[in-house]
Amino acid sequence: MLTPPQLQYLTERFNRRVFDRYQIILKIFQAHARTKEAKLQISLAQIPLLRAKLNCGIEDIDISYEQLSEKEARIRKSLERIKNHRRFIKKERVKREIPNVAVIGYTNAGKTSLIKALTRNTKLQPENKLFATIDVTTHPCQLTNNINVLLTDTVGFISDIPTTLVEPFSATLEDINTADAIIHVRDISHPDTDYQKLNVEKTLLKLNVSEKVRSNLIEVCNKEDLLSEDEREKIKETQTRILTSVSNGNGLKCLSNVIGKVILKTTDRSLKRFRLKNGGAIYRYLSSENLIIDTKVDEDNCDKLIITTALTDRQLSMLNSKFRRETITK
Ligand SMILES: Nc1nc2c(ncn2[C@@H]2O[C@H](COP(=O)(O)OP(=O)(O)OP(=O)(O)O)[C@@H](O)[C@H]2O)c(=O)[nH]1
Ligand SMILES: [Mg+2]
Repeated sequence: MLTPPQLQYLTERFNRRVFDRYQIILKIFQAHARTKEAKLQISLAQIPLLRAKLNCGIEDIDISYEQLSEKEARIRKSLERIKNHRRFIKKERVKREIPNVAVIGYTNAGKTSLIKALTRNTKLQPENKLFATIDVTTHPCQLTNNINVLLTDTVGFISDIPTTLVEPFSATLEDINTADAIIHVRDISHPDTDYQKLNVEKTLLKLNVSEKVRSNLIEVCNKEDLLSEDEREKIKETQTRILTSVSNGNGLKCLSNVIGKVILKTTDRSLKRFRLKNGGAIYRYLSSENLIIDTKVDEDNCDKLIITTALTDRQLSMLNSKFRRETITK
């Protein structure tokens, strides 16, 4: 980040407009921002630049200290309102107990592409450019084990992200801290992939993401299609490190399974099987609440169904209190 006098000096020296890294990032953000929240966040991130100019006596801006402070207060207030709305929606979501998975990672790693592939949402637009995603969005997804989750697409990380830029975006990144699991998408073919991974981990610490959330992290080594045979063999897959390619679909099924397993663990859900009357009250209740993840006809009695559910303790006791226990045969 250059100081205003440094920028002024370089501009005169080169006879060209000069931008430092911070301004370049802001300019890209500005070009990609769509929602009101993203635009407000960018305006907030511009305040330190304007203040530095005022401090250095650079006279190419027509705003006073007081006006700048008023502007900052206004932006913060509007952002707070949006944040509260986001929290309200989140509360509703928690009430309905849909697990949330935050998809994070370096810019251009393939986060949006991965969400598009897992949700089959054709409206999502992955792009080959830095900071393609500026707005945090959430997308419903049914995993291979039929568990329903919400996948949250986040703003891409970059090395040495200035703190003044982290702060305006921290509200959107709050979603990470409340997530039931995190998917860290990496571009494994990138020459700096290890450095990028370290950076993402450092940023998670900077954002005060709790140890509990960080320990539920699934590492996705994406773009494996761009690796040579030798390079691919060197990458050790583990239960929480999966090699994928969104381009050719490799590893996606396995990833979906792993997400399902992590979610069962982190949300204290357990798989339970019931034998229920086809079309009966319990069956109707479970399907209307979207709680059934597998249905099979009972081979011994074709009036009955074998239902698999993934219920939290609360959902289970709710079910038991709603219906007489004896009607539910495990
Ligand atoms: N070869 C290859 N390209 C991929 C793969 N996955 C994504 N891409 C490409 O990588 C580029 C970036 O993808 P995005 O999904 O927009 O990346 P992102 O992580 O969402 O990036 P930001 O929104 O900027 O943070 C796009 O051109 C994708 O088509 C993959 O598995 N293999
Ligand atoms: Mg994206």
